[in-house]
Amino acid sequence: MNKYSIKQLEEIANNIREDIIRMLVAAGSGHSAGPLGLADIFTALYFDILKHDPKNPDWSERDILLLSNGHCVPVRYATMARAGYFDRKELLTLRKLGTRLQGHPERVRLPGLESTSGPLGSGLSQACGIAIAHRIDNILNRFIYVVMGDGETDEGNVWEAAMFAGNNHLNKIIAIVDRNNIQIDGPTEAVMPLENYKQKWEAFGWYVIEIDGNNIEDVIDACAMGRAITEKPVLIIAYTIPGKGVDFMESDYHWHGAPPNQEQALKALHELRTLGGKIRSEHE
Ligand SMILES: Cc1ncc(C[n+]2csc(CCOP(=O)(O)OP(=O)(O)O)c2C)c(N)n1
Ligand SMILES: [Mg+2]
Repeated sequence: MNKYSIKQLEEIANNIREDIIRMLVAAGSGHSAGPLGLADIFTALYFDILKHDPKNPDWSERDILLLSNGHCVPVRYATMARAGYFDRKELLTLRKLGTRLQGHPERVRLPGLESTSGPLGSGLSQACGIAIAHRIDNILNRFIYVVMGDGETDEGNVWEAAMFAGNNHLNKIIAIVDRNNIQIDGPTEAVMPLENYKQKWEAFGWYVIEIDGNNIEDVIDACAMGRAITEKPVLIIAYTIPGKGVDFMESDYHWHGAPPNQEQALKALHELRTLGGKIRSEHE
C-alpha cells in the first residue's frame, strides 16, 4: 500500500513548503507559520495514511479529514494539488476574489474539503457527530481525522467534545494537535498554559500518543497505532516547529498570520531549495 518511501515523502513535503511560500507571497496576506509546520503531517496524511481518491473526492468509503484550525488551509490546498485534486496553477489564486481557495476553507467551493472552518473550536464536535452517525449506520471502515491547533484548544467547545468522545468511546476519531507552542498573540504557555497537556486529554478518556510532528515516519506510525486502538478516541500530540524550513520564520509567533514579502519569499525559496537538494542527495 505504501507507494512512497520516507525520503520521497520528505521531498514532497519540501515541495509543498515551496508552494506555500509562492501562494502566500502572491496573495499578499495569510498565515505562514502553521502551514509550514504542518507540511510533514499533511504529506503523510494525503500520500500515505488517508483512504481517499483525488479523482473521486466524494467516494463513499473515504476517510474524513477535518481541518479545524482553518487558517492553516494553505498547507491543505498545496497538498491536495500535489495529490491530484486540482491543478497546481490554481494555488496562486489563494485569497483572490471569487477563488475556490478562500483564506479559510469553504466546503461547498472545493471538492475534497470536508468542512468549512476558521472559527476555532468546532472540528472536534463535528468529528463526534460524524463518528456517531457512522456508528448508527454501522459504518466501521472509515476513520475521522481532525487537525487542531494547540492555541485552538483554549476553546471550551473542544473540551465538551473531548468529554463526549471519551464518554462514548468514539474510537474512529484520530485527532492531531499541532503542538507548535505558538498562537496568535504569543507562546501558548504565556497566553494560556496548556500543560500538563497529555494528562488533561487522558483524564477526558483519550489514548494519547506524543510524536515529533515534523518526522513523517512518526506521523505514519502514530496513525497506524491510533487505528489499532479500539476502546478509546486517540489524540496525537504532534510537536512541530512553526515556520519549519524557513530559518527566519521558525518558532516566531509573529509569523502566525503574516505572509512573506517578495524579498523574504525569495530568501525562503532559496533556503527550501537547498533543503530539497540535501534530501535528494541523501537518496543517492
Ligand atoms: C473562535 C475564534 N476565535 C479567535 C479566532 C482568531 N484566531 C485565528 S488563529 C488564532 C490562534 C490559534 O492558535 P493556534 O491554534 O495555536 O494556531 P497557530 O498560531 O499555531 O497557527 C486565533 C486566536 C478564530 N479564528 N476563531
Ligand atoms: Mg499553535
